[in-house]
Amino acid sequence: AVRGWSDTRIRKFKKEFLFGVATSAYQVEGAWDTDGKGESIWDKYLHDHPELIADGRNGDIACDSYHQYKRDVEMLRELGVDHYRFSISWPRVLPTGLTNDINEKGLQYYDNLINELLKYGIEPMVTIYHFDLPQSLQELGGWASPLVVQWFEDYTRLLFDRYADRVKFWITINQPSFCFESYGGITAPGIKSKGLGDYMCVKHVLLAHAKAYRLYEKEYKNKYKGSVGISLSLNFGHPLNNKTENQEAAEIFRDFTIGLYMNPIWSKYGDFPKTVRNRVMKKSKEQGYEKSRLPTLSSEEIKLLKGSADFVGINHYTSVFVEARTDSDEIFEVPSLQDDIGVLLTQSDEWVSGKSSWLKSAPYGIYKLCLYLNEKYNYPQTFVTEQGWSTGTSLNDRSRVDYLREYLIALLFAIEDGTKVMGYTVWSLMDNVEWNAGTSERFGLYEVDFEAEEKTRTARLSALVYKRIIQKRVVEKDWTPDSWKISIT
Ligand code: PNW
Repeated sequence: AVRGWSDTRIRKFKKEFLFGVATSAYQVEGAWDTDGKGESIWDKYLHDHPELIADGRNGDIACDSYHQYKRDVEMLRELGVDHYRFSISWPRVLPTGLTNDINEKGLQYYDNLINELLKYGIEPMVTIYHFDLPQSLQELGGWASPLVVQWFEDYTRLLFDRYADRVKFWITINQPSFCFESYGGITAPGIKSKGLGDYMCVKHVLLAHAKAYRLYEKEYKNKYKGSVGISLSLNFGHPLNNKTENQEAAEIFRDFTIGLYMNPIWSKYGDFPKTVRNRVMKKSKEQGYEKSRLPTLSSEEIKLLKGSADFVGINHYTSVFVEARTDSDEIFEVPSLQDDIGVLLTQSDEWVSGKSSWLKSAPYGIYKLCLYLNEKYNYPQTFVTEQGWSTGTSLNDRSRVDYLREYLIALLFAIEDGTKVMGYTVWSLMDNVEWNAGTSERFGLYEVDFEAEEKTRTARLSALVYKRIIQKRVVEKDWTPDSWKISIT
């Protein structure tokens, strides 16, 4: 029998299970050039290309969290969350990207935020990098250059020295798969180098992560007892049907979108998956490259990476169906990740659609994903670091309530089947700048009035429902609040 709403056994999240919400620096802080902050690749990209932003709103002011962080913490108290995941803007603390110029005012901002959280018993979870590279480092090669590994380590050391006494949860990098958008020319820095620059970026992102992990392990862990992980964008690829070729296609898709990051860190032998290495090698040769477009990892690099995480941060939003194709080079750019994978992706018409075109609700995807990770990587420690739903502007966000409830139920099933999950994090605390989509797609439990000077935040229905889930540790199908007012309890 399929477990679902019809299965009426009550499942509970343990009291140690952490519930929280997430944001990222560029998306909420604003104050893009205040108090000595340097320019990031997203500042430059959206300043240079305002036409790319769906509604024209960039991150210059965003939610103004740089000035409104006390209100943000007040909202976290209203929700009753256990933790808050936010990111640090590299160019805010190091305007040149390097440690020659340390911006004390930038560091002070995060000190203030962390102290405000701790004052109310909210655990800070810090993402060290969430897409906003200092522009000055982009000009020296950015993530395509091997030098970035050292730059990142130096930046990370600064953060550990300053905050590790109070921050117990660290996420080195958010979604290494950003490389495929950044070097696919669709997000900052907007460089077109598909199937080449993107793979170089992935290698350096992974090495930067591993160096940061080893640094903490060696110099901070004994003293502070924190944990360091990495967040991966892990949507799930289901075979379109049970035809053998589609099952194989789904496996290849997962090797490229999950294994590419999981294997080097969590598999027994390390390195990129063999299927990925072979496929890119074969295609590269056919395309006239002497070597594979996928960089190799040396035996030292493999060793450095293996086991370099205390947990995997799962960012899971949606699912896709995977179908085998033999004519992929006629559909996709050559070379590219898509062509290397060589499969066709679709989504079901039956899945409810969010405001973002890619976002459809398929709750059993998180269940399937968890079981896949358990089987392939022997029950890794996980933390759901992002899950969320987009709507337009409205406080009555029923679709977000349905989405969150159904995914949380599916997660409870995964836990029952042995998945190790420390906590769950909703993306996002409040509406924010959704990259190229500007503020046209809203992910917030709180709605933000971007027209208002104070960027006024108002709780949506989903905020009240999430608060109730956190309090009760169960997901109630029919609960509705008596009033729509939220207050600190
Ligand atoms: C996340 N997908 O990225 C990012 O970490 C956030 O910064 C962002 O605001 C949030 O999702 C909402 O988009 C993803 O296509 C973007 O499946 C797209 C996908 C997954 C994650």
